Amino acid sequence: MLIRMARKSTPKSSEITPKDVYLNRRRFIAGTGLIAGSAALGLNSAPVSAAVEPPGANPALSPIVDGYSKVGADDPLTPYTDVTSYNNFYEFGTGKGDPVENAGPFNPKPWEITVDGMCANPGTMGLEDFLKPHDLEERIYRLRCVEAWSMVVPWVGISLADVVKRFEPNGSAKYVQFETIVRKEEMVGQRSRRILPWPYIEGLRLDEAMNPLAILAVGLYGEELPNQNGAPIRLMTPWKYGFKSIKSIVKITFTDKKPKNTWQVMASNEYGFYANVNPGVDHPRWSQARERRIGDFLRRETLMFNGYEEEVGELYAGMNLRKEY
Ligand SMILES: Nc1nc2c(c(=O)[nH]1)N[C@H]1C(S)=C(S)[C@@H](COP(=O)(O)O)O[C@H]1N2
Ligand SMILES: [Mo]
Repeated sequence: MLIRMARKSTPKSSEITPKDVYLNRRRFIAGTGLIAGSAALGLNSAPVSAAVEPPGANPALSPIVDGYSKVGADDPLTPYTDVTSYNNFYEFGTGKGDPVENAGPFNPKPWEITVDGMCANPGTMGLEDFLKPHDLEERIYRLRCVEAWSMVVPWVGISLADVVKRFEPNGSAKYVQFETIVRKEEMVGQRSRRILPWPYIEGLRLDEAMNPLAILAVGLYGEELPNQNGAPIRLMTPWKYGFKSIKSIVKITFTDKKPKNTWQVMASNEYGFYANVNPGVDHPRWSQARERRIGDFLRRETLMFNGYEEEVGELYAGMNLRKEY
């Protein structure tokens, strides 16, 4: 009886989100000639923080020039409402519903990003100038949280490799470090240092950052990123656990020192630097062999590198992935 009820209240996401309708919409936009580079981004829309806006309500991200989906037929899009109301963003609280509830007052406009460290072209610039040279692309990726739940999200973003090339890291740079904004007035979670040490920090090896799968996302479902999903710009590395995909980035630093990412600092026996999705290496407190796809009833097997082994496996050739987790 209870199981029947649970089934009823958790229908398959494919029944809720008509993926084809969404993709057809994108094709429709392509056909109308609205696809014209990334020029119009972020200039004409209010911040989106509500969980219930219908997909496609915001035209600001229409000019998508390219894009591809690295998901399978068994990966229907997670409904917009779930993507934007079931979140991890400890700056707004530790509950899954806290970000959507508390992120309303956060104002990501205007936004500045600083690029510094071991590179030829450091500087601080507004988000528009940061994005201007880059093409927006749509990327549909699986997102696998270290807590063993997952989603499928249609991101809009720019190639991180292109960003790295543009700022020209020098020969000594080995890593790129990312930092989230600190804004206690608007981010209630940051008023307590017992939640996490702020700012939230993440990092990638430079060759990981150069992998074509890595993007800086500025939107999802064809809209600007809602605050709770990391407005106005966040990392997305789909072969790694979700905590690597740092939100609301204000600083990008090229360095020769391996960044001390926040969750590694919090619990180094549980979270490492690489955080590659690996069903064969369990979290000390739970198995990583399976995951719950949001909207699904039954759990599914977790795939090595979250199913992106073909694209990223080479980056880790010869490494002991049990030790370098
Ligand atoms: N700054 C910051 N970035 C963050 C987090 C966070 O708490 N703070 N949570 C991470 C975790 S654990 C996950 S699973 C993803 C969740 O992204 P989503 O809420 O957009 O699905 O964001 C990641 N990025
Ligand atoms: Mo996560």
